[in-house]
This record gives sequence, C-alpha cells and structure tokens, in this order.
Amino acid sequence: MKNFLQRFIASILSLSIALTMMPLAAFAQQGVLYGDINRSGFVDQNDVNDFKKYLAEYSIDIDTKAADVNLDCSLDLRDLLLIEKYIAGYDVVLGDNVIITFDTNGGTRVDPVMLCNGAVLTDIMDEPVTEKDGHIFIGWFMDDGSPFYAEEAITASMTIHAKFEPIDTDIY
Ligand SMILES: [Ca+2]
Repeated sequence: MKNFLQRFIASILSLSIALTMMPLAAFAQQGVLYGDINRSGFVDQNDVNDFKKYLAEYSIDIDTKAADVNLDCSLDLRDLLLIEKYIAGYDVVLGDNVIITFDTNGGTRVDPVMLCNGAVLTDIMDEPVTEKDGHIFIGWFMDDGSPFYAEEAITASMTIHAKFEPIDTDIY
C-alpha cells in the first residue's frame, strides 16, 4: 500500500511538473503567424482558399486573429489580397501594419487605410479621391510637396495631403 501511495504521489508530482511546464510551451506557440488562418504552420494557398470560403460566408473555422493581417479589426477582402500578395512573393510583412492618413484640405472625408508594411495601396483598393466645391482635385502629395505614388510600396505610416485647384469660372 505504501508503495502504491509513493508511486501515486510521484505520478501526481510529475503530472504537476508537466502542467507547470505546459503554459511555457503554449506561450511559445501563441505567437501569431499572420496569414496562417487554418493554423497549419504555413501561409499558403490553402489559407487563401479558406479565406475565400469565409468571406463567402461558408461555415468555416478560421483563426480570426491570424486572418486580420492589416490589424484593422476587420476581416475582409483587403486581408485576402494582402495574403495573396505575400504568397506571390512580394515583400509584404503580414501583421505589421502601416497607416495612410488622408488630409483632405477641406475636401470630403477619406478614412485612413491600414495595410501591411511593404504593400502597395492599389493592391487593396483604388486610390481614393476627395471633392471640394468649386475646386478640381489634383492628387495626393507628401509632406515635402512631392507627389504620392499609389503604386509604390508603403514602408512607414504617413499622412498625405490633397491638392486642389480652384475652378476658374471666368473661362465659362
Ligand atoms: Ca483586416
């Protein structure tokens, strides 16, 4: 009986050691692999396929945190397009977001856009436009006055500024 108890206690002890070690191992695995929405350990075409099913409202179990690759708290086509870009070999860092803020200079509001570091604005949406009464929208410009190129990779958050030209009513 004593022998059984000793073995019982020994097994409890080893179990409790295993349990106290588990959280550490689990913690190491909690690092999110962005884009790996099916939790396979890889970001590949299967993730894209599962994301498409999810967006088509199939009942499918996905890792919603890993799927929000631009960290905007929304799972949508933009995330899917960014994952596709990453799989295609572009230098897009999933889960590392950059934000483009639009200073419309009195024009209609344009919401900030969150995308992944290294991505291109036009990968995920058309270049936004803003409108102002009596003016023509010329385009978006950087802080230093140089034009913003929507086809260039964004590697840092930035604010871009709308430029307008007043419409010269005299010519009509
Ligand atoms: Ca998102």
